[in-house]
Amino acid sequence: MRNHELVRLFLTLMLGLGLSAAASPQSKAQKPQAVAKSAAARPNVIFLLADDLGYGDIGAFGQKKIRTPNLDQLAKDGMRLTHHYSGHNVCAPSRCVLMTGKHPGHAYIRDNRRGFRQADMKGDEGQEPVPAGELKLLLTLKQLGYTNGGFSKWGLGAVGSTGDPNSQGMDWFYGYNDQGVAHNFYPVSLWNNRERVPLRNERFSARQTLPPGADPKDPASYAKFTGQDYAPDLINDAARKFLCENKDRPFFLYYPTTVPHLALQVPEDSLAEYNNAFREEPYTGGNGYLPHRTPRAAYAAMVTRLDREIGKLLALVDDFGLRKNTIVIFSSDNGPLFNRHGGTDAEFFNSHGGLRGRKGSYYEGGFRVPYIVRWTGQIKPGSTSERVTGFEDWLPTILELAGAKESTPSGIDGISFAPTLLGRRQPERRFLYRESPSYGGQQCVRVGHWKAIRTNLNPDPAATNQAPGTGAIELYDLASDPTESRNVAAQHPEVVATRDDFERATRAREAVADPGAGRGGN
Ligand SMILES: [Ca+2]
Repeated sequence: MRNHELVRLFLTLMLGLGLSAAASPQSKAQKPQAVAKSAAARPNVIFLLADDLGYGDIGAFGQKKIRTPNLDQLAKDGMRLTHHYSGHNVCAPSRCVLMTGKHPGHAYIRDNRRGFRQADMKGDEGQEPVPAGELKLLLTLKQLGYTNGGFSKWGLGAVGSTGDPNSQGMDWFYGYNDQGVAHNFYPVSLWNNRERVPLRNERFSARQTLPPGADPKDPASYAKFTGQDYAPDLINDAARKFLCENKDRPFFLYYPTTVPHLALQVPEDSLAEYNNAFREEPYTGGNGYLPHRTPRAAYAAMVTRLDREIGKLLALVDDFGLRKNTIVIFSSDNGPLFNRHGGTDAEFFNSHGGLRGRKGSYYEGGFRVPYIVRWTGQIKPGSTSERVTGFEDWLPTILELAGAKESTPSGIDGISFAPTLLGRRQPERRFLYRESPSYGGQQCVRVGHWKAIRTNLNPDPAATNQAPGTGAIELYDLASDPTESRNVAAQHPEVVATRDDFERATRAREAVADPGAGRGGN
């Protein structure tokens, strides 16, 4: 493809996609659902989804300071996808892409938004709910005879709303419904389906600073930021119970942990594993969330504890002899935090793996995420793929791996990469598209090794991580410039838009801008 043709494709995609409800090129006619009689033969699927974990945060993707032995072994036993993109650069819309197979220009949830109320909603939690029947990944698997379990963080609608997990195909959900509540790892309660389960924790805000006069070097100064019940431990217990109860029938175990999202909170036994491991400056809470005496050790310990909990789940798979009949997937919902927010230090850990951009950005570090898939006997151990893939692809991929390709819903954007996983050749995807109304408003598209991005479509003076830019198209060649350091748009004068292009761009900008949107803090 010649350069001017490529640029024209970028313009067409960026101005025309996601801004209408037009069917995607991958749309296909709805086919009858597969009959459930073959359900017993279908593989189990365990989907492990970390929260704000960067491309470089685990050993299998280059991490040197944080120990992740179980995930590293998972990579040795399966395939790493090194050009895999989360659904979005913040939490809720990323999960919506995963669950619907639609890219962020088509998916229902476009941003992290709270304050929604519907008549039957329980409690005071109110993230924007998806409409009834929206989460086709869960609903289709259920039709195919799967038992679905979700353990940890939902974020797609409160209990009693249309986005209630039990109304969207989840047979058992245990954990946080609302992302805002999930900022505290010692909450006063969790949800067990539609019932609140009280925990042995005192209520306290996950956003406070060390009180005046408190000694930042004294562990006692931080004692009030803990409790008795550490939510991730209870959630792992529930997930393992689910696995035990469903070992004899096909299950989908969705494990969207809140780790290592802020606040920095981790039990002492895990913190002790990183005692004196790093040079530390106490974090007193001035840059958001909760203080911590040893913030670097806390972050590392949270990730290592997650790795340990994943190890427990995978050990159960082996104990039950299910390894060959269980597909295990690991990834993250968006990139690592910026500006040492909440005491994190992405630069110290190289959490971004050297990529430009952090959470909230569509430069690579904001949404290119680690990806591992293990299916023993089917996927070549220790293999790697550079195929461009994204969260929207998982719905058709899982269905194809489950032998139910004909059940793939119509109107999705995802492209199955089951052939790639199984060692077969498949054509390169035409493009991968993302957009977001927050962090200044952004669009990007990847076509082969080319990446085009526009930032500052909806400037927000209050945003803390707004990418610089004028709304003009920047162009990067990821093959020669993986850190997006050389904008080569100027070398391609075709990018200079005609008057018509400007007018169309203005409409695109209005469509991307969304005055009701938050700034994506979850
Ligand atoms: Ca996240």
